[in-house]
Amino acid sequence: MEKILITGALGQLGQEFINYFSNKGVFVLATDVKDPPKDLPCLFEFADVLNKNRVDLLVKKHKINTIYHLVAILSANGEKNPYNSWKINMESFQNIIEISINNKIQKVFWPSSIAVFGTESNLDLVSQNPSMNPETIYGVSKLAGEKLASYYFGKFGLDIRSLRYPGIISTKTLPGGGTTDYVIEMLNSAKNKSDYTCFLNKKTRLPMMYIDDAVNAAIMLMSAERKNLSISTSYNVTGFSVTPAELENKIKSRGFNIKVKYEPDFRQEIANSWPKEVDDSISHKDWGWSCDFGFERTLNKVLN
Ligand code: AKB
Repeated sequence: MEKILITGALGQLGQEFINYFSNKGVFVLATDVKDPPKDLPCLFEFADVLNKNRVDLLVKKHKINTIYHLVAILSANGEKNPYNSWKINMESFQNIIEISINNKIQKVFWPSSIAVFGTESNLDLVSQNPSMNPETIYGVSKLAGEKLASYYFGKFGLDIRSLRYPGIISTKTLPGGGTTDYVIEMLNSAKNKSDYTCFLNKKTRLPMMYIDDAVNAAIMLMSAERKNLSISTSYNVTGFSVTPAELENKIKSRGFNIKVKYEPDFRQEIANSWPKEVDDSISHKDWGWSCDFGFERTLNKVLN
C-alpha cells in the first residue's frame, strides 16, 4: 500500500495531489512551511525540507514509501534571489534523495520545467534532448536536478520520475512567482470584471497545461513500469500553446468584457528563452501519455 509524503504540499500542484490521493483513500502526509487550511483532507506536519533530520524522522514515523517532492522557487521569484533559490530548489532535493536512499523509498516524483531549455534549443518546437542552456536560476536548478535524478537512478537504483511541466492552469489553487502565471491572472481578472496589465507582450507563445492533465500525467508516469521508461532525467509533456493576445481574444469571445494592457517587464526575457511548443512524443510512446484538455476545454473549465 502506498504511503505518500508530499513536500511543498500547499502549493499549486500539492493541494491537487492531496485531493486526488485523499479521494482515493491513500494515506498522505502533507508538509509545508506555512499553516494549512482547516479543511485539508490529510495529515499535515510543519516541516522545512532543508531540515533533513526532521523530514527523515517523519518518513520513519509514518512509514512513508513514496515521495512527491514539490518544494520550489519558480522562475520569476528565483531571479530576485538566485542564491536562495538554488539553496531551496537543490538542497531540498539532495535531502530528499538522501532520505529516500536511506529509507528505501520506492518512488520519488519531482517536477522539472520547460525552463530547462534555452535559446540554444529549437524553441519553436523543443524535442526531448536538444542542447540546453537554461537562462534562469530556476532553469539551471531544474536541469541540475534532472541530472541528479538520472545519476541516482543509475548509481543507486533510486526510482525518481519527473516531468518537464509547462505553465499549469488552475483556479482553485494558485501558482506564485512564475512566468506563465499571467494566464491565471488574466482569467481571474475576466471573472472578477477587473482590468488586467499583462507582464508579457501579446505575441509571446508559451506551452500550458490544465491542472487535471498535470496531475494525471504524474499519476500515469508514477504508475508506469520502470522498464518502459527510456528517459531517466525528465519527460517533455504539454497541453497546448497560447499567446496573451489569443487568450484575451478568446476570453472576449466568451462574453467577458476585459480590458488588457501590455507592459512587459523582466519576465519577458525569461519567456523569450522558453519554448513555444513542446514535442512530447516520447512520453506518448513510453508511458501512453496524451492530454485531455486543449485550449477550449481548459477555458470551459476555468470560465464556466
Ligand atoms: C514558471 O513560470 O516558473 C513555472 C514553470 C513553467 O515552470 N510555471
